[in-house]
Amino acid sequence: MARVHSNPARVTVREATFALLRAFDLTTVFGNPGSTELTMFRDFPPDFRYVLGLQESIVVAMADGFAQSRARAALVNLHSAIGVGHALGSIFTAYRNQTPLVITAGQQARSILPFEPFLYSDQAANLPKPYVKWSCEPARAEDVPLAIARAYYTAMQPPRGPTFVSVPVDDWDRLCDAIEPREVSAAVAGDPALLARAAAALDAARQPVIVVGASVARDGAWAETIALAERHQAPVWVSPRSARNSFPERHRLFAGFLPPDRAAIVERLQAADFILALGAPVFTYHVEGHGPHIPAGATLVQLTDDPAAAAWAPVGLSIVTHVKLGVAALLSHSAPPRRPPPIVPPRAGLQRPDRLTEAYLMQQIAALRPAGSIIVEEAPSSRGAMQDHLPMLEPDTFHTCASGGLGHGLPAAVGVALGRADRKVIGLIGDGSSMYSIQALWTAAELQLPVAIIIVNNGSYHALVEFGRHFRLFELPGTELPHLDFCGLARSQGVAAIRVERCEQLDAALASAFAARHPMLVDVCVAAPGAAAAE
Ligand SMILES: Cc1ncc(C[n+]2csc(CCOP(=O)(O)OP(=O)(O)O)c2C)c(N)n1
Repeated sequence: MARVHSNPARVTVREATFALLRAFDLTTVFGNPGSTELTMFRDFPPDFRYVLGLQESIVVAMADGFAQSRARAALVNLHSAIGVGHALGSIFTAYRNQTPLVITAGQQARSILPFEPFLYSDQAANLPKPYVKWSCEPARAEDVPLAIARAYYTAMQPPRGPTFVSVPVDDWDRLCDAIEPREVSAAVAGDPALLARAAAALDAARQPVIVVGASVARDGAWAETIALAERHQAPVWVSPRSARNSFPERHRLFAGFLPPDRAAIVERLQAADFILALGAPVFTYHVEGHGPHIPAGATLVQLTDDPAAAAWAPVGLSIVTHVKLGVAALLSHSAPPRRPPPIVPPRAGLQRPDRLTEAYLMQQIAALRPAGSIIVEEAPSSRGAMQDHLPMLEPDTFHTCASGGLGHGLPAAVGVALGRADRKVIGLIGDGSSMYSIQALWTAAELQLPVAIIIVNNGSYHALVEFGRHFRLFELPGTELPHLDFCGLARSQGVAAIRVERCEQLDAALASAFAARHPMLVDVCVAAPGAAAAE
């Protein structure tokens, strides 16, 4: 005889889902709405807030900055197929940033899906793949809350990243059982025997060096990394294209930034017989290279939260571990012989140049920025000037995108400002980069976020001009950006703006942007690198 289940359908899918979201601290919804999502927002609870972005790539990048700034997941709601399509570039960046995002998207009503209705998504769960860790369109409306719970737990497991749930528009009013939130442990401690072996090898090294990557910051291993470097007198390099700051950049052991070029990395690390890569891939390359990945005779140990990065590393011993736990294990095991401190060359300040340069701009930002302020950077050809003249000295004060895809920085700065009301957030954005997502200024204005956006305006896609030289290209079409009025673009969206054309104007403009309690854009016209020297 068939058993009869009594199935108490006590709540709507919407009620069950919002109760879970509340438990997960996902009460800020970053979105851009459409007809297939509207029913999600019936009786929108007063303890939730909706942050509107004016295009879906901006929505996801704002959520990315918000999530990173709080070291927690963020919630995104996108319009069915088209909204997800617009968002894909930012989803790719969130995936590379290892940012935990729970992304929901609308879908047409289940009963009309066979008839290819307007705005439906044919293969909704496949659309954002492979740049989500897990995706699903639940088989039944009742399964939506469970899917969202799984999406959250999966997003938070290392390496963190975006997950995706497609929800048909008629699901939200259906009845289901309430779901209890659970605790799901995510941090993985590395193999103790391998960590002890790594510590012994570190002790035995003649000249160890440390290479730090973004997971040092993501896993909160700042203090442990400094302690380990100091104990071993080990120079510390930043891994190529690292998206976070992981070591004080004026510490006596700070060695600099590794370039994304194989031979150049080997040259920088030449003196080392032992390389410890912490929370970093081995290595991120941007140009083709051949030959060894590390200097001859050196050995390498990698501590990483990312099993994939451990699998593709071409050399060395890789230990998958939460980075803070891994470095703490190295500290508890290692007792090196006394080593002489490395010699650090002195740094000279810049005199005020005749023409405004990016280097001078960076130096003045460093001088005037409020203590604890957070830099969000997307100004590709100015990265070197920033690294030379605008050092990050405190933990969690620098973000850039790990993917290399433009359009992230400006909305990410807005998201960080929303997440860190206690800090000044400074977006350093190239003129070209800003135009991929300039509407993010509107959200900053509507929310009156005190973010300072500095446009590093060199009138071109200068990084491509520089990169062209690598391929022996000296004439490039499509790299000039004349006639853009950034102050006009800002003011039209409600953001105060000021243009700076000469060195004498710079300090006052920066000071007012840094002091403002509302968003402010400073359009700084800089000479393209090399131009000042050439004149
Ligand atoms: C989405 C996307 N499109 C195109 C590129 C190629 N690209 C790399 S750097 C760059 C120029 C960026 O210009 P700008 O922000 O003004 O900075 P600059 O290069 O002048 O420092 C471009 C177009 C990219 N990385 N991402």
